[in-house]
This record gives sequence, C-alpha cells and structure tokens, in this order.
Amino acid sequence: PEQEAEYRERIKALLQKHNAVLVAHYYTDPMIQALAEETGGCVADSLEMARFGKEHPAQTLIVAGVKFMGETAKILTPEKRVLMPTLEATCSLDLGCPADQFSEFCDQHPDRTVVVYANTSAAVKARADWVVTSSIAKDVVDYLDQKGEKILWAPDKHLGDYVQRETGADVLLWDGACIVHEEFKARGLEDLKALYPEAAVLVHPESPEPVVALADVVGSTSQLIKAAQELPNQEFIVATDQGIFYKMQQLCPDKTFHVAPTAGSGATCRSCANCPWMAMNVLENLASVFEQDDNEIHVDPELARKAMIPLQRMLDFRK
Ligand code: CIZ
Ligand code: SF4
Repeated sequence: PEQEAEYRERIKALLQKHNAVLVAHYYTDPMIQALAEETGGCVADSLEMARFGKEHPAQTLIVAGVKFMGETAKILTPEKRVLMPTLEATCSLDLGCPADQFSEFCDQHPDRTVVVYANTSAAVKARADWVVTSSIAKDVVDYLDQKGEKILWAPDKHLGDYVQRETGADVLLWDGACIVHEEFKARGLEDLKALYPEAAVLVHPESPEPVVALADVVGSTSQLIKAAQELPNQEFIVATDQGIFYKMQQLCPDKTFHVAPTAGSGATCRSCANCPWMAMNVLENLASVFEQDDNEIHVDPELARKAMIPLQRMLDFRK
C-alpha cells in the first residue's frame, strides 16, 4: 500500500509535467480507474474514451485499456501522442481476426456490407464499411437491413448472433469470441438466480446465447451501468468483466452486485470474469509510461485515413 501511494503520486506528477491525460476503460483495475478520475481523466467504454481524448486539451493521451483502444484514439486524434502502459495488452477478438484473412473473407462476399466491432485492429477497420460498438450494433444493423443490405459481421460471433436474432437481418458471421464473456454459463446463472431471486440479471452481448436468454437487460458496458442505476432492484447479477463493479458500486453505493458464474455450480469465481489483457495495466507500468521507448501507438496515416471513414459513419449515426 505504501508503494501504491508512491506510484499514484508519481503518476499524478508525471501527467502534469507532460501535459497528459489518463483515460481508463471500465474493465481496468479499480485503482487505475480511480486515478483516472482523480486526475481529471475519464473512465469509459472504448468509444467514449476516444471521444474524451479528442476533446480534451492535453497533447498526450495515456490509454489504460487494450491495444485497439489506443489505436482508435490515435485514428481519431492523429495529432496527439498516444501512449499505453503496455502494448502487450491485446484482445482475443483482435487476435482472432487477422487483417489478411479477414480481407480474403470480405473478397469472397462482395455483395455484403462489412460491419466490424470496435474490438479490431486499424487494418480490419480500414477494410470495413461500418465500425460499431455494442451500444449501437443493433441499431446500425437494423438500419442497414431496412435498406435491404446483407451483412458480413466480425469478429464476435456471439454479439453478431445476438444482433441477428434481434434484427432478423441476413448476417454472415466471422468466428471470433471474447475469452472472458464466452466463459459465462447459463446453468450456473440459473442456480445463482435461484439463490438471489430478487436480483436483476445484466448481460453483455459478447456472452453466449443461453446466458443472454436469462438476462433482464442486455447491453454495452455503459448501458449496463445505466440499468444498474435505473432499475429499482437492490441486487444484481452481472455477466461482464468485474472491473465494471468499480463504477456500478460508485454510482449505486447501496446496491449489491454479484459476478455471474463461469462454472456450472453457481459458484462465482472472482478471478474468472477478468480480462487478462486489461489486467496488464498496473500502477507500475503506468508510472513508467513516459520512460518506456516502445509503448507509443503508431498507425500508418493512410491506414488511419481509411479506418476513419467507417468510424466517422458510426459517430455520425449516433448523433
Ligand atoms: O469487451 C470489451 O472489450 C468492450 C466492452 C469494449 C468496449 O467497447 O468498451
Ligand atoms: Fe477483448 Fe474480451 Fe478482453 Fe474485452 S474483455 S478486451 S473483448 S478479451
């Protein structure tokens, strides 16, 4: 704890000295989320992080999250320096969708509109017609379906499948998954619901269909946080990364939150629902973020220009 306090003070001083702002994702260590808030940065989902970074006057953005979030921030604000505590923090969805293979897949289906999730590399975004986050995936696909378009969706098959069920659109899925959400189990969730019959069940749509089917609310991180505030329930079972409890508990101090089971017994496993890549962001590498020489995000300008087109479509759609 003494060392933690020392790190925190050091990070605060460094942010000031370098005219930098810290933006953290909801899934990072609660200590890092608290530090982002204390220092005038923000805690948010991937899109809000990039938006905040763009609007903030600081010339350097410190992105505590995973690599695609740093890339998205850089694409939106190429004139700023974007640093991350470690570039090794990636994502199973990004890893599972290499740009060359994805591009071939798109070439095989030229009649389809390409919609990709934000959790992808800059190169995959550059190949897409649309980029979406989980908060607007359904609305965008519904809009395209109304126009008679057929969809090619990547990379998360569970989210794509959910969007297909909700909209009835013709959706061809890439075979990718999030290693965190994929582990939630419907059997265990039923057992936990029996144990806490008053609890509302909040589920992120990267979870498998049988888990989504048990939800009271299905939504993105921001939408689930909003549901925790707005529902009258005092108790919740939450199927997403447990990092989100920092914000839920902060906004709803009197409510109780249980992490959804990742095993059939109904037992909750505190170390399970926690993204290993998000967890690579720690105070130690944050404190050395200005000293490392291999942690700046670079996106090829031509690739960034191409990726900005579907990203801008998403930003304009939301307005
Ligand atoms: O699962 C993730 O990594 C999410 C929800 C990212 C995001 O869009 O904030
Ligand atoms: Fe990727 Fe899943 Fe981790 Fe989010 S929680 S960064 S989708 S592996």
